[in-house]
Amino acid sequence: MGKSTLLNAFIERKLAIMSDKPQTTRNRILGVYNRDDAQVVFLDTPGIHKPHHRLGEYMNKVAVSTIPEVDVVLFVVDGSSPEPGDGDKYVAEAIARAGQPVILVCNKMDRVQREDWYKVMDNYKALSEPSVRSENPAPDARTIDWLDVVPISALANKNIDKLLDLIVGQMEEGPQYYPEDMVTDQPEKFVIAEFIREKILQMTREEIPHSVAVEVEQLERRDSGTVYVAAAIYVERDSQKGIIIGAKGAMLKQVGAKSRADIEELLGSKIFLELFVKVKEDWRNRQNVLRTLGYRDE
Ligand SMILES: Nc1nc2c(ncn2[C@@H]2O[C@H](COP(=O)(O)OP(=O)(O)OP(=O)(O)O)[C@@H](O)[C@H]2O)c(=O)[nH]1
Ligand SMILES: [Mg+2]
Repeated sequence: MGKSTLLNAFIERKLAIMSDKPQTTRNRILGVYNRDDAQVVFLDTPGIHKPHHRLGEYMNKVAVSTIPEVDVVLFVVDGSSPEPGDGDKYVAEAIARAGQPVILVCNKMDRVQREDWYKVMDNYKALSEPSVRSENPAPDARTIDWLDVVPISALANKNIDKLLDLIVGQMEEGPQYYPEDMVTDQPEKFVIAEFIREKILQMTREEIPHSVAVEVEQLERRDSGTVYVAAAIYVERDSQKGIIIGAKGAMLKQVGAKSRADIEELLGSKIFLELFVKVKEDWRNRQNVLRTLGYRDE
């Protein structure tokens, strides 16, 4: 859908990782945007989906519990699919239930011909109606009253300013929550682990992207100015370990090389990166492991 791509477009830097694999984002990612007249705190969440593991249940919980906490919900849909799917219906229902103000954001419009824009937007706008979301709507199901419907391209940075203006226009006067130089509340170690996980997601297929977790075990500034980073890549099976390492370590080396640029930009220094691959069987179903990897219920 492009939620994380949109967060990064708003705050004009890379914070949330992005990939074409579903369920890329696993935590709530907070990003702060500042301008002269406003500070906006954006919360990117996992996509709501049908869970197959405890990790998936945790991710859904994170997403659903975030809805009532915000002033405005941005419902990001993929305009390059002309019709809403079952997933969109399900999410729209969750949003309707929360009763929050909602802006419908039709993303990926760079992939849609101009003359089809209104049609696509109308198709998604129809999700406001309980009867469109479900064949048997609950008697108390609510209609969504869209604050606005905005076509954008998060990837091509199109119409992001207009969306920002709309959001700022919705906000009430209030205290500034974060200092101006603070971009996120995520620890550096978490962001670095995510950058590494992103490269693995982009380079692997099938069940591997979902079976991987990354934990930064050491982050040490050395006198030379270099930062030493040691990270563990967890997989669920020995066979997956082999794939991540690759022939003569080639895959792991590439993961490191590709992660380096993002990490160096984040830290503003050169890094020395060491990656280790470890097997933790069935970790996505193990509550204690999930907790140590940062997938914990607050
Ligand atoms: N063409 C096009 N692709 C986009 C756009 N925005 C995002 N994408 C692509 O869509 C894919 C998913 O983007 P993400 O930002 O990771 O999506 P997400 O909603 O955060 O996904 P999850 O975290 O898995 O729920 C990536 O391959 C992006 O490059 C867009 O405006 N246009
Ligand atoms: Mg995401």
